[in-house]
Amino acid sequence: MTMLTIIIGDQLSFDLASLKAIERGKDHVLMAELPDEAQYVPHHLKKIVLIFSAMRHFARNLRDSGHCVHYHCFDPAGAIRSFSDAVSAHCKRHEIDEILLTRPGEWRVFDEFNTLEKSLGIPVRMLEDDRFVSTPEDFAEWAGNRKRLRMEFFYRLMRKRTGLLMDDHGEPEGGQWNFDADNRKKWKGRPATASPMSFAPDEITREVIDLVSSCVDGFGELDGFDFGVTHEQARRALTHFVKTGLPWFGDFQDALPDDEDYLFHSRLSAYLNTGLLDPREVCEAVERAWRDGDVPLNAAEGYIRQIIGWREFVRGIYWLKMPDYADENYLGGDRALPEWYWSGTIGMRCLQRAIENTRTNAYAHHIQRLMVTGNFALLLGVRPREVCDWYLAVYADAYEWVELPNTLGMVMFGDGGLLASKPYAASGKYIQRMGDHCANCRYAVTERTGEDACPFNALYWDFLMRNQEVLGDNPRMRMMYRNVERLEPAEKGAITKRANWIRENVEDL
Ligand code: FAD
Ligand code: DLZ
Repeated sequence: MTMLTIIIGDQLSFDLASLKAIERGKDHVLMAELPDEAQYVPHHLKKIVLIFSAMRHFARNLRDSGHCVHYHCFDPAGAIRSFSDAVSAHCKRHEIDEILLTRPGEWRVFDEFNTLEKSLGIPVRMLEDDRFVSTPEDFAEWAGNRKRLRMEFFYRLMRKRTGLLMDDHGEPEGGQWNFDADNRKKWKGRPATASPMSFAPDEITREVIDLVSSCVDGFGELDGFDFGVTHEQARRALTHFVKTGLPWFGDFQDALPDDEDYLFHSRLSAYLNTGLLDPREVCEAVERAWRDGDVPLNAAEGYIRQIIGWREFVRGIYWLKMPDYADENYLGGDRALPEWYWSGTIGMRCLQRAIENTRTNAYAHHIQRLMVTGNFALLLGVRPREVCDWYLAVYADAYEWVELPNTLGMVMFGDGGLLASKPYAASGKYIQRMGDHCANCRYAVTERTGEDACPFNALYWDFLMRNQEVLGDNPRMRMMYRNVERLEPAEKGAITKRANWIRENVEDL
């Protein structure tokens, strides 16, 4: 009996469940660079290079360790376009008795493999992806009949389950579960920032760069590709971050400086999401740094919360609610995504910098994603599907299981508050408070309705007024709506007029 296991581009882990389940040297491992995967959204070119190069390095390591690896290189004009094509072609050439895989990260691929068994007539067995702390099944059990799901409570469960930052009595270290209140400082140029570790492309990566630049039509700039593409490099990036960025991660987690692309963020998401780093190993390194007295507790807790809290929580929501989740549109957004999200040609400084970071680095930190590009799309009233497709394409770490709940749920409030207790809507004042974009902007953040007024301002008030019927009763928005009530009718009229003008002229801001 011969088994075939297919390893997808975000399953590059040596202890992947399906790899552990096959017989080394006897069973087959299949990996394939596929046109359909490279084109289902216009991915950032750096993301494609990262995935293909990491896949090629991983395949080489598997071969060196005795696995029987079949690798299909990218062929944009060839007949093999999808996972189904690759598996079918392999099964025609070889006698395969069973297909084994680890649960794919995205619903559409999960669905594709579920239908493959029927068309191929060979059993397909799917194993749970145990690289996550929780499973879709136990998340569903936790969610039960709760109307609203809150990350904080799920996170506490994950802390108990992993024992991370727990004391000997089963209590959270420092006597608190969450130190978020300490993590909202504005960064004023000190301490000096720490860039993420950068890696020069080796021969394999250079080959992939040539391939991708010659035949893939994607987004962003390929020049300056500097991601690590092996487990060893990803581990070095982790060690570098723990030493240089983590000590300040908590304090400046929400800061929005004008001239820093990474600040104290780790840029580890792309490694975590491809399997080059294991989330437990990352959290253990962070906890160790705290126990050794090298980083403060608010930094270690803040970082671990992102991984065993947010990362696990959004994945739970994804599997709980897909496939219908992707079509939700609670606030009825019906406008097109402005073209400048792709081109970066926009006069508002905060948006221009966030999109420039995105185009150049296939990266933007969380506050840029949430409070700049995300906030603008929310206030403008863009169709959530278009916003989601943009986020899925442009970041090196973007996979639907993590992108969709963050975009549709957290940014667009498309699920009506399942994930977030209120929309993260904010005026220009928030952006001014958290950084120094506004000082470099051609728009005046202190003005609401004039010709030069920051567009975030009128859009923010207009958003509240337009959505009062659905959001007005939200207890967490009471203060915002009290401020709306205080506006004179003439001011409300001026806001609506300015917001309408912005919507009509959005491509020229
Ligand atoms: P750090 O700030 O150093 O954070 C540490 C780690 O925590 C990250 O590497 C990531 O693994 C995890 N993390 C932090 N916040 C979240 C979160 N909200 N959800 C899940 N994991 C989190 N993250 C992705 O990995 N892929 C995506 O496609 C993605 N899309 C997003 C879309 C939107 C609209 C928003 C608001 C957020 C999105 N995020 C996504 C979450 C977050 O912005 C990124 O994980 C983070 O910016 C990655 O950079 P970093 O590694 O420097 O993160
Ligand atoms: C994102 C991506 C890209 C661009 N290309 C491939 C590929 O050619 N082969 C592959 O196995 N995986 C690729 N991926 C990652 C998958 O799209 C991703 O793993 C699925 O969407 C499931 O999460």
